[in-house]
Amino acid sequence: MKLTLTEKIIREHLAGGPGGGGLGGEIAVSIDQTLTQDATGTMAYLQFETMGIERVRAELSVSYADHNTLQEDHKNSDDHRYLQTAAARYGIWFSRPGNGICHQVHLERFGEPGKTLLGSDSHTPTAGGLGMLAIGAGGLDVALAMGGGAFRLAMPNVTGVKLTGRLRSGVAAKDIILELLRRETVKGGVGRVYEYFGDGAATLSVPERATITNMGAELGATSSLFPSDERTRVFLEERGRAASWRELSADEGAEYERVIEIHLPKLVPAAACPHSPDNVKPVAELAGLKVDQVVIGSCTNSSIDDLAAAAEIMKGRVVHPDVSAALACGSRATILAAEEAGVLGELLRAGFRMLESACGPCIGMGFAPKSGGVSLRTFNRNFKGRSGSADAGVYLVSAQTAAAAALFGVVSDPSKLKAEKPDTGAYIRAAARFADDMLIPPLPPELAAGVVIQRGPNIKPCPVPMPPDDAFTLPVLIKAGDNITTDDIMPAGAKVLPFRSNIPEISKHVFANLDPLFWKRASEAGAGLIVGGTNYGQGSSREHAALAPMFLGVKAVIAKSFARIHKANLINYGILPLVFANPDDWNSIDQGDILELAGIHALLDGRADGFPPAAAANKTKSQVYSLRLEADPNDRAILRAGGVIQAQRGKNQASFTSS
Ligand code: MIC
Ligand code: SF4
Repeated sequence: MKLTLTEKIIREHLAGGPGGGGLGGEIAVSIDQTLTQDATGTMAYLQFETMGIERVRAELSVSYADHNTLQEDHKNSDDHRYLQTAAARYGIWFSRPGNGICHQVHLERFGEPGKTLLGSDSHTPTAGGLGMLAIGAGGLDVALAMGGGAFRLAMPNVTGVKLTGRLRSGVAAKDIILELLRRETVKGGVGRVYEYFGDGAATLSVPERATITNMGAELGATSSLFPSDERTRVFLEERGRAASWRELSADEGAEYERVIEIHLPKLVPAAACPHSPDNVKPVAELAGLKVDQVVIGSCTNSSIDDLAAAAEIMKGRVVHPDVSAALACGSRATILAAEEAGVLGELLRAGFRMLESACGPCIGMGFAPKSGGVSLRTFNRNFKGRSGSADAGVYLVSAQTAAAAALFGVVSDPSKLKAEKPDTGAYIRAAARFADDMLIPPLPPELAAGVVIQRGPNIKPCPVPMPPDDAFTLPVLIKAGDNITTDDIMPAGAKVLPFRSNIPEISKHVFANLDPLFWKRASEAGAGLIVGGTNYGQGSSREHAALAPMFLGVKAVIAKSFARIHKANLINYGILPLVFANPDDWNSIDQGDILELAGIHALLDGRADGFPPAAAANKTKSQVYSLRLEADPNDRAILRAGGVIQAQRGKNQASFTSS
């Protein structure tokens, strides 16, 4: 049988599935590596601590400090100290603040072709640029994987993306993924892995591939994957990691669910316009639009290749007086290589403002645009308000398009500038010797056992939900539309992010940008429901978008469809993810309607797929809706127990009583 690369890696890691390990339906894969970052990591390690395991069981686990680096007061610094001491205690690598963004550092220092990686961040599939099956998940799922548990998921459909030819000068890998977003939309990838191949794929460097796999998250995809070839070997060798290389590709004639073809010479520079990554237009159509701000950075486009491309355009010139331009390099190793190459000096001379090597403006941690400003960013998300300025318009572009706008003060087509891409290999090699200096390796078990974990006053225990009642009659607390993001549900930014370790406090910000009265209404009601449209919960992996609503008493979300990670997080925290059997029923529900749902135990025990129509009743409108629970027996059992922590406890109890 001819296999896709995805199927090959899954087969090598299959830890369970229907028919004794066959593919199809629900599967479980063993996880070789895990990563966490500081905005999701504190909860993940608090969960891990409750499991009573002495040391992580994954082959390699890394804890990164990259999101919450503003340190306006003690909170972020306390979290970092907690993360560092927890890493030392449990046998985990710690990447110190300043060392870089988790995905970029992981690609450079730890990623390995053919391995599996589970990360508590939606852009974990960045490592797919190295031929690794990398998947984003909630912190709780990552904690379970650190404990040696397999990761359960629906066997994804594998879509082939055949790239042919070579990109023209001034057109970048970013323009490839923007083209795919234009075609597939932000929900096109739900339940899919995008697998790239073809002679065009072979022309792309690993950082270029990683830009594409990174933004596969914006398609809603489970993961994205490139073969591991000569380019991969060179990438690893330049960083002193040639031994991690292994050649890997799909079998000749492997069957894909469908194949999308992109002829690279035909592509033009593009931009995702406000406020969605799939609102893609050619740069030529936007040319002349006045630009206030430019940022080159984020886990999508902040490699040495990106900086070098921008420096070529800026060479000897200065940023336009009406533009404020900044750099947030993906890793400290990138900064050092850029310094060796003279690229950093070129950009600083041009007037770029140097931000630290961290997520920064991508997550609204500083460098917000002016009111109503136009900001061109090399990032992956441009949801309304995410930049920190509610009425700013963020355009997602390549480093080349960003640099051209910095130079001219208006959106400009970089393919007209004839800037050549320099070879940076020698500089990367020169900088590689310093690359591990800010990584703290795991302590040997005998020393680790004595480490005392330090907790700041802002770190509160993770609340645990109760098992659900058999029936409830509750108000609709909010009715939301299509493509609601986790940023809508649980905003990030400089004011809210410091509360990631304090659920009672962060829950005051649920839906704050969409509906500032939500928290008050939910607190007064004590419990309730959320109604949403299609692709509810798209975007990040932040489990806080489930955890905080659960803390406020949300028992079910009824939507037309769900994004993968958010649905898993809802289940993990005991919130029922229900879908309308007839999506038009969404139209008849209003905020404040009282809905009665009954027969929940039968549903969760697998005796029913949905509520009998009479039981899902809108008391306010005297209507009935048919709802479905799309969940496998495992997920139903988790929901029945009141979430995964309760389910685990139940299992431990059972094995305790039977032994
Ligand atoms: C994001 O890009 O939205 C984040 C911040 O990296 C999130 C994780 C988080 O909310 O902490 C993600 O992508 O999962
Ligand atoms: Fe950080 Fe932005 Fe990447 Fe999320 S998308 S990991 S916030 S750089």
